[in-house]
Amino acid sequence: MNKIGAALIAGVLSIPLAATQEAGAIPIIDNYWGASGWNSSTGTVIPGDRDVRGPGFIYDITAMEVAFADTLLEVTIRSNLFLYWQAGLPFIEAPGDLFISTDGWNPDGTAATSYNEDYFGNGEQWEAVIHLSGLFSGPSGLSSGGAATLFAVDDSSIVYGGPDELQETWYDPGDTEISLGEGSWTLEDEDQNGATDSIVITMDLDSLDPGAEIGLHWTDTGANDVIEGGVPVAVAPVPEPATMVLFGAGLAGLAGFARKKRHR
Ligand SMILES: [Ca+2]
Ligand SMILES: [Ca+2]
Ligand SMILES: [Ca+2]
Ligand SMILES: [Ca+2]
Repeated sequence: MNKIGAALIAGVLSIPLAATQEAGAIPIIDNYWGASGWNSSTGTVIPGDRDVRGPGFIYDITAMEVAFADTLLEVTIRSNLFLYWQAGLPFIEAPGDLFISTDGWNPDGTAATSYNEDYFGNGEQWEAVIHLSGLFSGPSGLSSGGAATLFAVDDSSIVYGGPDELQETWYDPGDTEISLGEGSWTLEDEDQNGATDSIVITMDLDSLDPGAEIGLHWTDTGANDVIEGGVPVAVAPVPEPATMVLFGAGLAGLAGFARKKRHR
């Protein structure tokens, strides 16, 4: 088999794997733990000792995928929580809101210690939040999608949760805070195996005028698992190797076509 044939077959074989991630999306793998509590006698946080607090088969977040089309942000968050929540079990914590830092992501600590002393009082400050509507309607009124609204963060509207309420979980804008943008959320079966596995949140960040990098923070309303990370803003999608091979084959085909035409 020649090199191009082998490359084409390799490209075709890689398509099923690539199809589970949006083209041009940047993955953030969940290696964030955060603090596990507060030591009131010393006034310091107690370092986290694990990723997930509640049942991992429900609450574990594995990753986030972040894609930009110009200023339009699309965030996909991967967790079985969405499957259990959609099933309407009353004791399941609801999905929280998506906090955004417009000046990058600077958590307390390092990846080597899983940022295990980070909490709301240190690390990144979240300048904006995407509030998801309809997530607290309860087992009788569950839906698989709804409206999302962008707000500038007023610290007094943040609702905290998890151990000693150390993490930003969701945002309660009340009736007076002004929307900076309207978007949407949907529950999805991104792996197409018949079960909900993700939430997809879209929002135009045009009004935020973010810098070169944005930071993201998400958890459920009980902060059973928290994911944080940073991504460069509106990077041009990098063509995948399979796309490059197909593109190259297309060019070769065009060249052949042009030659034939000329000689006719
Ligand atoms: Ca996790
Ligand atoms: Ca910030
Ligand atoms: Ca923090
Ligand atoms: Ca985590």
